[in-house]
Amino acid sequence: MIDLYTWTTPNGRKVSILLEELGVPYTAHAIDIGKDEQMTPEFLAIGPNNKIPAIVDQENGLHMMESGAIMVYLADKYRRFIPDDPEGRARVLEWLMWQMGGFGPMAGQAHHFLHFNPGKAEYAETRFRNEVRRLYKVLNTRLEGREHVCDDYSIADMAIWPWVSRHEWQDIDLKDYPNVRAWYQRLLARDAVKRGYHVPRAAGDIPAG
Ligand SMILES: N[C@@H](CCC(=O)N[C@@H](CS)C(=O)NCC(=O)O)C(=O)O
Repeated sequence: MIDLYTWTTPNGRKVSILLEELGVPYTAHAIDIGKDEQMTPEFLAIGPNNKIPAIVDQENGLHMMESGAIMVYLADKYRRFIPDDPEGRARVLEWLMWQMGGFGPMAGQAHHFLHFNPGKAEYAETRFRNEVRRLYKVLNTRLEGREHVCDDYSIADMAIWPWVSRHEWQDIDLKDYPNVRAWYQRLLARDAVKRGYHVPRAAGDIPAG
């Protein structure tokens, strides 16, 4: 049994989507970051960086922060959504790192400056709008002629998708990135993705893309 400490945000949804895809038993615990619940000593004991998501694996007592590390752990544990062969595995990790190191952080900054605080910092708006557009272009190129980011559906897709689901906050029209749009909608058609989106609570309509 996995305990997942999470909120309705892209980084949280990466893990809830994976758990739904794995079909393993888990309990979701809501950590409302709008109420600073990630700052409590109880949460800190599990997630020492004050950020969701975090997990506890009740089978072995392991607790872990950082969505990318959690995804690799769960994929390895259940031997799904990450290839066994070194080349395939490295390729999935490459795109997972692309999300962790670039796409997620840049999109997150775009949310701050373009969605929550427009008109406050022209330089930041231009910087993050351009960087996010560049990253969508990279993803669009990668998805040319491909159904998934890597050869098979993997944790790389599940890590990137929740950030694309917030494209409106990033001033992105998916029609400008047709391969990304088609991929986004393919994943949206999956029941596990829809269920994972609404963890730890129902969060309104999922953008159709
Ligand atoms: N690198 C971390 C980032 C986690 C993160 O930024 N979580 C956000 C929600 S998406 C959070 O907990 N924010 C609360 C805060 O910044 O105080 C991961 O991928 O797990």
